[in-house]
Amino acid sequence: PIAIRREDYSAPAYWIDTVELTFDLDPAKTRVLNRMRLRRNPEVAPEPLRLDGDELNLARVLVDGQGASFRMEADQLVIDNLPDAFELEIFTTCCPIKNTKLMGLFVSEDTFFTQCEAEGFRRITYFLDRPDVMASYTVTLRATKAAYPVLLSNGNLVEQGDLPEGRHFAKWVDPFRKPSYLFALVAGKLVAREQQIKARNGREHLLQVYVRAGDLDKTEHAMNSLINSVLWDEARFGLPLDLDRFMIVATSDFNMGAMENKGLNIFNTKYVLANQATATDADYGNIESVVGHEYFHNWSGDRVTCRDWFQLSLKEGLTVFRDQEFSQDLCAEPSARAVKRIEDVRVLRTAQFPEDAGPMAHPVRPDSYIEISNFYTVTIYEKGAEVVRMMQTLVGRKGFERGITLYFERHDGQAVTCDDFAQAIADANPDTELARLLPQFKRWYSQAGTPRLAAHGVYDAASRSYTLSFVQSCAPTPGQATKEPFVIPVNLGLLGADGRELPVQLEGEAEATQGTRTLVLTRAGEQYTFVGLDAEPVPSILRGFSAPVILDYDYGDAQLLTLLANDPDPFNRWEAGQRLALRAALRAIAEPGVAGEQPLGEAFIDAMRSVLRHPQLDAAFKELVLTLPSETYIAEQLDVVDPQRVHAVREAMRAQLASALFADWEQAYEQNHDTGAYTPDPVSSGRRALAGIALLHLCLAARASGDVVWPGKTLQRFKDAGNMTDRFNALNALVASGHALAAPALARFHQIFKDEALVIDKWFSLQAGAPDRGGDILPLVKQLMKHPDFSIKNPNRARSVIFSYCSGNPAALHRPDAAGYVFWSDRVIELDAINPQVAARLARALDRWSKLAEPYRSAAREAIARVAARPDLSKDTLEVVTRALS
Ligand code: B3K
Ligand code: ZN
Repeated sequence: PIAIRREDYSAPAYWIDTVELTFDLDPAKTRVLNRMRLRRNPEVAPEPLRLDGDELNLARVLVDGQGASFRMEADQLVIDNLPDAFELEIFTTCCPIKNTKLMGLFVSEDTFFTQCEAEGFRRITYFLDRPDVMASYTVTLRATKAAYPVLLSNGNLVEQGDLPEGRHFAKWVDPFRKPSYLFALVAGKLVAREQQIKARNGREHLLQVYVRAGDLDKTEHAMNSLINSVLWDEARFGLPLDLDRFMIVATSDFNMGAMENKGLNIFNTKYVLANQATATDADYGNIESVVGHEYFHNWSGDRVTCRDWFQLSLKEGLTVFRDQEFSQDLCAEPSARAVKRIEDVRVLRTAQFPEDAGPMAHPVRPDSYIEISNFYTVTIYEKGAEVVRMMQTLVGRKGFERGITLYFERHDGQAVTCDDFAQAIADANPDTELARLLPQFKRWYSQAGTPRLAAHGVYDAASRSYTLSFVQSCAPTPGQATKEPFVIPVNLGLLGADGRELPVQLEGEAEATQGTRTLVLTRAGEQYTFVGLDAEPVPSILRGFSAPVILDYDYGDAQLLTLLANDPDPFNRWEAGQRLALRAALRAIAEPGVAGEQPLGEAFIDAMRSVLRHPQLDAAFKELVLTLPSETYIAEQLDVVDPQRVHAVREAMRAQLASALFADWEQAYEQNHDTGAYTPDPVSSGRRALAGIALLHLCLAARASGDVVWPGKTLQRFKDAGNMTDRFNALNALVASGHALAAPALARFHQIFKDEALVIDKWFSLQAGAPDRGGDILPLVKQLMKHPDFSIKNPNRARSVIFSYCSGNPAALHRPDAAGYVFWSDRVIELDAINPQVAARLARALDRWSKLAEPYRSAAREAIARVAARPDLSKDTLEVVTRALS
């Protein structure tokens, strides 16, 4: 397979102005008539027309109504000697029922769906399947009325009616030009929750959430999230809904979370369906963000789209930033905003930082790819969002909103680049650091890898000054041996030893300021001297995680305890606790023996007790502080990783917290377990989270002490719970503590929810992700794959078992006997034949193999090589394993 390179971009030789599609929908043989108006792009030297296709049966090609001569070159249909403007008619058929890749047109539970991003439209018809070709679409759907009563496509329904032989049709016109990846159709037996809304500007819209008949009672939250999204985008950025009708449709067979097709978003059921009996608080939160995310794409993605797929973060990084801001703005209390920020950073650091340090590392704007589907990554999405967030930090919230306004004014209806975006934000804010430093700032788009920022502080009593020096560096990544310095905005505050925030005054400044300052680092090394300080301050650096970097600062334990107890910045307050826990974990990993069994010191435990008992801190924040850094995050800090050792130490830390804080956990549970009538708001969900982690630790303590009271109470809670969050937390406490009551609880859980696919996914996932005790998880996973409810073809189900084990349970996967790796390679190979996108995701579970200690390292490499050696591997999987081995 050949690599596509960003620098090879050239404009298309033809434009497509209009597309008229007529579908005769049939699961085994769908007929697609495609009539297009094309014209030569006068700015490009004449070339034959090359249309992309994939797994299509071609029946007819007409140019201006006449049979035309054409040839096939690999998957492309090539036509020479075309006039400057012409009508092209292409008639093809395809087989949706056999489409297990879930790209293009496919069938799920007797309903037709499409997925076209990035390159799925070519599986529906021959086309210039690239995002810079934007056309006006008219779509006619025809199908048997009884089997497919609902016929949907993008835009407005302009006509519908009956046809002979029990068939009917619907005709849709999309008023906006769009690239092919935003095309969608849905046909099947569906019902909709509907809501008529009036936007702030007075325009009326019909909002619809389509699901299967039994699921209507689980659509209220998605609808509310959609209404909030419409109102928020208009209020915060002045971006109104531009359609009369906006539809969301849910399917249980979907490769990813959801898709922003113009006016017809298609969603994984996981991000639509929720009621209190079946969905957890986390599910409610995810639905809100994903509904928001897809809706916000209506502007950042659909109205202004990407010129080519290298610009993917133009829409994804920006839209993740927008959905993060949306979820934060919906929080009434500032502390809930901070909780959301901490959760987002946790994702970035546990998933994106390892990606940036591994074989798949790539810039936010990549330079080349073999399969674009492999580049829907945490780097494009989450790091891309951090880059946008840094722009907002540099120009301020209002300045950023001005920048967004200019971006959409300038580029509405166009397919543009990341440079265009950054330029618009800078141009709207000419007197800012961003405008001044723009070329250097854009290194965040071109250079891969996570920068390290080493900070060092020296206090000088004689001059009452404190000098902070910073040195930034960035390790090589594939294809980038050396890096230039980044622009790093560092939000900073200074605390006294007593924990009070100190005024900040830089040398040469006339007066001090109160609170957080933003330092903008631009050079490999630089220094800042703060004056007017009576004693050595405790620096609070990188508040709110103002840049996606690794901060190395040689804090003393006492300083971290001061920050943990006092920092007015909640992010750094949490971070101080994480640093202390990480420090203890790394020490215990390095020094096995007695110290390794009791990794936590008295001072840390006391600090955790103070947090747990703190009268003012809110429950959600407490839960975050009391959650230890994950095994993956701990492993990232090591040069050589023994996953068993990491697991043992983290489990020892949990056991220690469990017994040392037993009475405090009891109190936390008693004070927080009753949250009254269920609502998924931040305050009550925070209390449920704290009660949940308390219950877990009470069961872990019982494991050590032999206590039967708390496991018994936990089982009772599991049975009586009035909502899925409490029920699942109780079940998790029994499973994670390895208690004998876990088995009957799991059986009961399955019995209650056997008809709820999303809950059964949780049931599988909890077991496959449970703490490994003596190698018991792999045999269990193999057994789960034989369960009648298991199906590898359904991506959610495959993820719930195979990914929960391979990607979510390191100590169970990395076995000394290498059986976990053999299982992984078997599943990658099995999935690759069914669904390459899902297989290639799974293939990434061993990305970090080269960091492993022996015997894991050699065995993991061998397993990857085994996959790579398979003939007929998809280019998706081949790209991932080839990079892993290089
Ligand atoms: N844009 C889609 C992702 C498409 C993935 C294609 N492999 C969902 C989203 O980011 O909103
Ligand atoms: Zn997106």
